[in-house]
Amino acid sequence: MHFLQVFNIVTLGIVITMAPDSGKCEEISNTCAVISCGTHSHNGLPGRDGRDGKEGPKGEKGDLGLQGLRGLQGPPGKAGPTGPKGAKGPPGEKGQEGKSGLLDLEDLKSQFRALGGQMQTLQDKLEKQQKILLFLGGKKIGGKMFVTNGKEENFETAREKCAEAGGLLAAPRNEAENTAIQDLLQRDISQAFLGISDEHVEGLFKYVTGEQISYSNWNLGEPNNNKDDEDCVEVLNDGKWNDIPCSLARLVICEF
Ligand code: FUC
Ligand code: CA
Repeated sequence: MHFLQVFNIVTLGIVITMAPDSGKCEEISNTCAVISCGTHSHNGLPGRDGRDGKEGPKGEKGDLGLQGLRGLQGPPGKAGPTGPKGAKGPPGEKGQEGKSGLLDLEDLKSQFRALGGQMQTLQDKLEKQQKILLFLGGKKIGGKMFVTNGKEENFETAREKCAEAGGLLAAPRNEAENTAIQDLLQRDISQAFLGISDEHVEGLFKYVTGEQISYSNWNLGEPNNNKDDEDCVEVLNDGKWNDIPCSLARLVICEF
């Protein structure tokens, strides 16, 4: 027996032992590339390549891929909080030489003198105007000046005339003022309106400025609201007061 024959027999024994079913030669053809099945003992030609096996099981999950491309730029974000305060800047250049404190004081004194002069001028002019008013018949009492335009008007028109001139219809707050008004009455016009009425609440006399009267000098039996039509007040040439209809014409006396 040749050595090659012995090798083939040994090899065939190993293959038959390892094969699950030695009767099915096709199933072991992949393993037995140089052995042909059958009972022949001669060496055959090498067999054809076997068919592809079945698809294997799914492989394991691959490694993490490479990083993707950078995305497009997003919209601008919200403004951030205020930053910390910057460092103190360098000192500025030296300023011009200042004036001495003494010179400033002299300046102020000079300006005060100028203002004082202007105030004196205004005072002189005011006194001159007051002298003119007194010359024209005005009466000065306390801080008030009573003046008449010499005309007779109804209550509403009289009030308007005084307001237009920057004053009020005369309304005495005490006896001295009442006397000053009384002095403005004339021989031919001996009754004047006062800036007092009860046109809003009957019997409640108020100044045209809205306050309730604090002084009065009613004639005996007045105010009587005669014929239920007397809401305004006249002052007579003896200084006494009487309530009369507001529609009557009386001398206009204003206070400034
Ligand atoms: C008195 C006055 C009236 C009016 C009349 C003629 O009755 O009270 O206001 O003057 O006289
Ligand atoms: Ca009356």
